[in-house]
Amino acid sequence: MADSVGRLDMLVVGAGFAGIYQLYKAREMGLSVRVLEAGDGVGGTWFWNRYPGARCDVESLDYSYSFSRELEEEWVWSERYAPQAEILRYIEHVVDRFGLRDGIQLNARVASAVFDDERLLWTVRTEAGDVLECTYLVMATGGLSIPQRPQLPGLESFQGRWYHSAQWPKEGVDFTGQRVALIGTGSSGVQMVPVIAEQAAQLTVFQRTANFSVPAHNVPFTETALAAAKARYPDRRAMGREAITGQFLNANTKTAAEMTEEEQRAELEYRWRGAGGGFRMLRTFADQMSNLDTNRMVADYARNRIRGVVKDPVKAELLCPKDDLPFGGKRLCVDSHYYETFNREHVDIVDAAAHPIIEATARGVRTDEREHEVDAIVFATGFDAMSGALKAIDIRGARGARLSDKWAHGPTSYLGLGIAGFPNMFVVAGPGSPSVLSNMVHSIETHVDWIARLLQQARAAGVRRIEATQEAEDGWVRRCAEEADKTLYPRANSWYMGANIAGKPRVFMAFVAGVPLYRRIIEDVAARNYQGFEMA
Ligand code: NA7
Repeated sequence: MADSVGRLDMLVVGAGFAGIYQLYKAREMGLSVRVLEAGDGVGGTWFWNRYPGARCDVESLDYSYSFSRELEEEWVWSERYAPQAEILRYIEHVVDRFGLRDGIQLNARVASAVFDDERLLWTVRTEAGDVLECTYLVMATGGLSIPQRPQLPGLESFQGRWYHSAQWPKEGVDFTGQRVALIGTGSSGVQMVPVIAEQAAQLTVFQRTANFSVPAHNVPFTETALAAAKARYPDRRAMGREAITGQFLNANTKTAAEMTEEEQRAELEYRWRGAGGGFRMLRTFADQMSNLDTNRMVADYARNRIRGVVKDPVKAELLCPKDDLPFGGKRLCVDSHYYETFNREHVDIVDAAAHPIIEATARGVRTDEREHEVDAIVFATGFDAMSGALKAIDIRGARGARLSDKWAHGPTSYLGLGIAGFPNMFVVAGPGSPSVLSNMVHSIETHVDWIARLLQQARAAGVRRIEATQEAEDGWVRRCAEEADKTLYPRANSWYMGANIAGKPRVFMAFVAGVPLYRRIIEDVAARNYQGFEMA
């Protein structure tokens, strides 16, 4: 394909859940469209994150497309939380079932996208040298697609093998008999620990910050259970749409103060036992993410649970998140036997805050205290989240303005969908929308459907240029910040805040006030003839 110049109505960057549904939708609208995907397969997050134990921590019945009733009916989820390989199979199935494969160009990492304001076209270049032009550019690049690894001096001299959770070898890794260092205890690390511990001769977990993790209570689906759940699917989806995170959640509508101590306790126990999935623990009380005392009650409960599982009191205290981290302030982890694993003789935890890792050596990793000899190092150190993938592409809008300059102080957008100065470009489930605080598949469908309606109406009206106004964007940025400030989220040094990347601006990047309110806002904007967008 190199050197070919093709002109299309729409180019979509990324073939994960978002890009695939965008392709389906654009074809339904009769647009000429192509998806450019960096990987050599489809699936996005589920293509790259193949680490041991990788699975979705939103229940699969919710974390799946809802646009096709037939698809919902025919796909058989094997477990409550599907493992990575199964989700990838599902995505592949969707691509084949809806005949989308010929619309996806693999091994096509987009290097730049430049808008020509005279011809009203985007010119998109891939790293391999392909050049394509399109009227509409849809960025479906994902919130967690630029892996981060600490710059560890000496890594090149390490005699063993090292891996990053999001760049896992396709053929897998056999840790049998090995001594393994695992760095990072976010969702990826927490999922990996029990699985690697099964194989490794010795597992040393380097923890810089203890985060909260709740038990997944994952179970295989029996045929009857799945059939019963599917019989109620329309209701489940409807409840998901009205739930703050866009998934069937069973949120408690009462604040802690509206309940007796006994009721509070019962609510906590009920949710911890797994009634309703991990994230329902985030909605034990209506004011849990805005009232510090309520949040502390949940945090204390979770800490006591950890102490109840981990037998060694020193390990247990280390694993208990500190009081300055609100429960859910960093993304909640959902685990299968994470804490129990630390009761195994060959699994240890190192306090990497007290004793930071300073270098890799030929034989392992060295903290400021001592050298740990290992055969393999696993980095579960996260991503340049939310804005990273967009900033990694040289995007230049009207008058040559660069997105990376515009976003130097943090990502800004109107509704998370459009960016002033970047006409005819749309972002799916990116910063400024509920995105990572929600069931991503639900938020993706909401965005893609909204963009489709906008384009249908614009095309019918002969509109050729759609751009968010600066005023509308400024208003939205203020609104997002105001909503975040009403909550406890900004108190945590989370990747939601950009705090995991040195030098990254500290801005709360998601719209925190929930999926139903967000949807009402964007539907209202549409009903007002796309107020805040300049259409010409
Ligand atoms: P996360 O959640 O960003 O976790 C990364 C972890 O790596 C976190 O515990 C970090 O500690 C730790 N980290 C990062 N750099 C270092 C260094 N230099 N030394 C020690 N520890 C370090 O990434 P995940 O991949 O687990 O999860 C990302 C999302 O994927 C997740 O939230 C779900 O949405 C799915 P820190 O907390 O910064 O002190």
